[in-house]
Amino acid sequence: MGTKTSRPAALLMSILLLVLLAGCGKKEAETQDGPVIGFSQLGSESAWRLGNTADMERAAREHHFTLMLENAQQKQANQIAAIRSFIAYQVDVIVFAPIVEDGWANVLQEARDAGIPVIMIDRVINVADSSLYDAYVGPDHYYEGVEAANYLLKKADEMGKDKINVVEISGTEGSSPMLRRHQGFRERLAGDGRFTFLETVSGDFLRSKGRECMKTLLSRYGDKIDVLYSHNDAMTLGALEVMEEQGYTPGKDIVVISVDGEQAAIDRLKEGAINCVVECTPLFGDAVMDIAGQMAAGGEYPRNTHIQGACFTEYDDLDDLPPRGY
Ligand code: GZL
Repeated sequence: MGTKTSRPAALLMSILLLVLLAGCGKKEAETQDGPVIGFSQLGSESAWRLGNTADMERAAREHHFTLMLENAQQKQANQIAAIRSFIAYQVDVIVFAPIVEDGWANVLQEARDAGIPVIMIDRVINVADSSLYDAYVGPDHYYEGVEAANYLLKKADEMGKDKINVVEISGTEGSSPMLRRHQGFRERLAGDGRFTFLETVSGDFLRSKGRECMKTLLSRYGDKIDVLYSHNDAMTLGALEVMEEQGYTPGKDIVVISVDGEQAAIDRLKEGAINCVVECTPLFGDAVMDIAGQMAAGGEYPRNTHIQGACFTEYDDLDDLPPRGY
């Protein structure tokens, strides 16, 4: 029988082995698959988010990049820790989708001190020094709010009412889509005396909270509600469930305006349960990986890449709309 290794020695050997493997991983990754991309994804809260993650993984594979994906489960602290681990690992490029606008300056300064370029995707941040990130790829959330309002202005003319009560279910507090979809919507409707904004409640982009919010709004305002503006399809789908449970016909008793364009919402739009879906596609992985490849190779790349979406409404013929992919 071989000699037994003492416990401390075995522990030391396993730690050494782990360090060696980790080192090889990085070298191996560089030789095998081009640049190593550290990606901090904010969570898995909606079909939009799952679609975005899947598309980023697809694009990294097709670019032969190594993608280190960290899912923050909706916690900014987890995103900051993930970015610090990417710095320690010395990835070639850091990509992050910031859950909220504030609180990023310190960790982005650490990335800059480490000489690692940063691509911000999907949402934006509030920093005094915008050079703390090197490129942005994502939608224009303010414009999505304006598009939602443009639809409502057209619908209001058809409704022929001089008083239209609006309720709003908003996304994650302090996130750029929540702030800017609200702002764009309100500013576009400002000055039009027909609209009364009864209440805005936060649904955190979650279907379950969309249900809770709609229950609260119906208990407070009941059939006084003419219009629901919801910041994403997940919350809208939850709200529709509650409307139908309480005997309302969504799309008729209550005009429903949503944002994202996930398949389930487009299906309900075709049925007439939703009146307008402002598209915000999550499928921009190729644009991100093209920029990451340029960064790793020391090439040129655009600082801002805005992904433009469509606006699907009850007035459109959607029979030929291809599958949404999220
Ligand atoms: C929008 C994105 C939002 C989606 C939601 O760019 O940040 O987060 O609208 C998702 O579905 O949760």
